[in-house]
Amino acid sequence: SGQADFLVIGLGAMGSAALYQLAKRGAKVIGIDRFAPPHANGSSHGETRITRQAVGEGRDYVPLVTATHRIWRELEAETGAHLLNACGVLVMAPGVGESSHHGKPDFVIRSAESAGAFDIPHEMLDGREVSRRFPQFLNLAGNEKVYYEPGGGYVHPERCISAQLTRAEQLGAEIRTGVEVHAIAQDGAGVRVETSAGLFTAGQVVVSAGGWNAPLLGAPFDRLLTVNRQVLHWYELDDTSAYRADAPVFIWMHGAREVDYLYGFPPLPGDRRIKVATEQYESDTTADALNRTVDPQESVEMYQRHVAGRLAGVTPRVAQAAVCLYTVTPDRGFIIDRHPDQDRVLVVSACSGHGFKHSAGIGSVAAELLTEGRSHIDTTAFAISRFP
Ligand code: PYC
Repeated sequence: SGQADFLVIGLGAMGSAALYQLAKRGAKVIGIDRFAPPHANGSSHGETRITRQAVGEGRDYVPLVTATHRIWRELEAETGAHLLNACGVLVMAPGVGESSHHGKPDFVIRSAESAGAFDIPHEMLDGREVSRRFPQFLNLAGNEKVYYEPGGGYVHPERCISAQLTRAEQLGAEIRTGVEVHAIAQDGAGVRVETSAGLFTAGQVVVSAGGWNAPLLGAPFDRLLTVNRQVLHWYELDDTSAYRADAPVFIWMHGAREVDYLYGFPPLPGDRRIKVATEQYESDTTADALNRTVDPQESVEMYQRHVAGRLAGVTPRVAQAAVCLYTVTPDRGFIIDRHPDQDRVLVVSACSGHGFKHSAGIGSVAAELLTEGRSHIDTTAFAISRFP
């Protein structure tokens, strides 16, 4: 049990950020999680996450990622942890036809427009130029449409979460792990949260439980949120010579259908594995029912459909595989809003599989909303009321 000004439920990407930002503002805050974060049961694990500042999903996201990059650099200075590797990011689409990604058509063009609107350094390339500059990509047709952002790259999600939790504790936050939430109820005095470790009370609550949000919050979240199982694959490299120091992360739409796509990362320094994944939205599950075991055949199919013949030095030998969950809204955007029936409850996920790059900024938005009633970043685009 416990009592605080603010309680944060779920300490993954968004929750660890909210906890840190609330503690930084001097608030009395408790964070709880059903596991011991950073952990591999939700949406915030797997060594690396793409970051890019010209967000093709929409311009409303750009202030979030800009704030997030600033916070990663602050945290790096405070903790000595290396969080953000700005190795560059490529977004590649076929030269002809539609290239939709994360539910948004013309993703390469939209990324470029976003970059133009916010003065984000970038270049537009074609496949021929990509082959010349980045020899890890094989068999490009030459006419691909490509957005290149040299300041993008990847973050280390587990390290980002640990750094924020460590700093939050240093600033006075209390962290309680292994605590499962049973019920959240607002009354005249605040919010009562019944858990496996007793009753917690707080003036306001942040719910950042990702895949567990719908079962925790009920309507309308159970109607709006879908949990999709995703698989991350690491393949052994037998030759790393094509992956130079400036080898970028990539989002590669290699065919006409939205499923004809993979994204991936260069090998980590000193490593001889490459991490890649695709995404699926066809089959739903729940956070509790999620099959967290990867069948080896899944990695065989991933290799055959997306990897073979596209990346230099990659073998079909699977070094590792992991399951991660996406909590997806009907328009594949975010929810950052107060609960429609409980205005002391702020919901800061689902993030539909593209949230980590915005997470530290979302934490600062949450802290501002809770402590000041408004945030300096406009969150209108993430309101629940946009859904019928
Ligand atoms: O946000 O860039 C991204 C991304 C790609 C695949 C999953 N998320």
